[in-house]
Amino acid sequence: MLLAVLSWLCASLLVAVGAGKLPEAEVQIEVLHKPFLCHRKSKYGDILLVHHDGHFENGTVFHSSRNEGDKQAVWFTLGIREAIKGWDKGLQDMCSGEKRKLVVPPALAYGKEGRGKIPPESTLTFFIEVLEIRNGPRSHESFQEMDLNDDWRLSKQEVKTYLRKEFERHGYPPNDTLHENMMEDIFSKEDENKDSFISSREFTYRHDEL
Ligand SMILES: [Ca+2]
Ligand SMILES: [Ca+2]
Repeated sequence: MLLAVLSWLCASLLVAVGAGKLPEAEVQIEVLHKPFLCHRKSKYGDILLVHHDGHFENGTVFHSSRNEGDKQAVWFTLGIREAIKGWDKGLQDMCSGEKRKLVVPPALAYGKEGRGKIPPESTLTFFIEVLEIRNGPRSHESFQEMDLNDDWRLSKQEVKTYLRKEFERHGYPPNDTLHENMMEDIFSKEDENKDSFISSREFTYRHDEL
């Protein structure tokens, strides 16, 4: 669904550019490989193990996890601005084993300032392979921490409060709109019986172990 929306956005973006209007910043997503079997798809709050190559518009590589440093894939948490905004937007609904090409405009990357090797106003292209997707912290302890009134189920308000706390813990300013969206995303995927609560069973049940 999201992919459909994104590709629709990309199409309308081209139209907007053609018509000379200034388009909203969007990530251009191209799926290069999609595995035949996909038990779960990435969502906000998941931890993803990724290999990534970053290129400038002229094709020069500015980073490659396969060739630099310890050459290990890296873990990153989706949806909390741990990397650039373009990654949070462009790596949703991915399967483990999937490869994508993302073209990220400066507004969703390092902006007007640039950073380190990245000059100001750079459009960046990433080739990203997701090797593994894990749930974010799903321990009994974290459920109890989230369940503020101890009724063994999480209300929407409890989940939002938790997201706010997690943002603060990672040094990000609270963002009510984003928390609302993340909460809705979480409930749409986790609240299986649609009673507007996430039960302890729904919480601890790992969808990727089906
Ligand atoms: Ca509760
Ligand atoms: Ca439920």
